[in-house]
Amino acid sequence: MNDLGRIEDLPADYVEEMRKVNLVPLWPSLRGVLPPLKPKPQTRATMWAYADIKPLLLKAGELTPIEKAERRVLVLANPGHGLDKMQASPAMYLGMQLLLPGEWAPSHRHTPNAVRMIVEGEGAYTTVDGEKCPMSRGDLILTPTGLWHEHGHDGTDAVVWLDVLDLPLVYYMEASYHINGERQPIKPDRGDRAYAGGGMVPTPIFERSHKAYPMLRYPWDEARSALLRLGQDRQDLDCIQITYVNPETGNDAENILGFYALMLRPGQTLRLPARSPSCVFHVIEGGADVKIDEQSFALTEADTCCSPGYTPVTLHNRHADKPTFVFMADESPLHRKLGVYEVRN
Ligand code: GTQ
Repeated sequence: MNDLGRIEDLPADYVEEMRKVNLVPLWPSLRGVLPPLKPKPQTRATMWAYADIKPLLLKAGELTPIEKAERRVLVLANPGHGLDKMQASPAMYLGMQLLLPGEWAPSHRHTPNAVRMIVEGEGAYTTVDGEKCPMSRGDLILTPTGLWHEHGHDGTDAVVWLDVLDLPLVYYMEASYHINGERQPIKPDRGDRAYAGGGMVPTPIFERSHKAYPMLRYPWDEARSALLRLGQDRQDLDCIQITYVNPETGNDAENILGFYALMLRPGQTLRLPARSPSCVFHVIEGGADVKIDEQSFALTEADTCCSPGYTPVTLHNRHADKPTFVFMADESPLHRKLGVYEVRN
């Protein structure tokens, strides 16, 4: 590979003359924007331990009333991007949100897509587009782009969930904004009930549902038993994983990020090939050692980590006597739409 000319090789007054009219030469930056053979990610393999997050989040509950926060969230920021960028990866934002009994996080809607993975506590709910979605550990609740959503809490314990948004991408696109709204009346017609059975959808009277997002809540009970059944049926299968999809179309549940649940058999080691998208791993039940390139993280329940793209990941179930369940989020739908999705073995 030949060395290209540097900016210092050019006469300073020539560079200045160009800059005055908003021009810059490409060649000093060409290898930076098109590095050889694979990208140079800013995203760093990073782990966030729930044991670190929880006390700081509960402290936020004491320090900042919900009215002063709207969303009481500690952001899981990737140091590779700089903490102030509030991003876990190029397209993923992660936040741990706390709602205390009786609190209400008011209705709004925004352009970024979000999901919530419930970490602990009972009695809270999110109302999405008028649909009340109860929150229980392991449930996945979608709040897709443009839909009104608000969080309420009728229970007695602190409730914590993990927010995953495509905010960094939508913000980079200069397309991020929100609108505040009124408390939503609750409507009947719950997607999590209508679509509760896999392979079964409500019979349309004239035509199939035209709702862009017919299912907004994916109960953990259903996902967990689907994984157990799949593992039982397919003893030959290494990667026991389900994808959260739109039950009417079979497409990814949201447009930009992909969401999955994975089961590691007792003692299992699972090698995932290097793929172009970044990926987030969050332990719902059990514990896993996650090896990302040369780094290893020991994840126990409610811990979260992320891997940069183009990096192989190995997951190992730390329990020899029980399965481990992992929630995953990645940028695959985006990469596929952009035509840049790659798997490298
Ligand atoms: O709960 O609506 O973590 O709007 C960031 C932005 C959560 C939410 C976040 C949000 C929300």
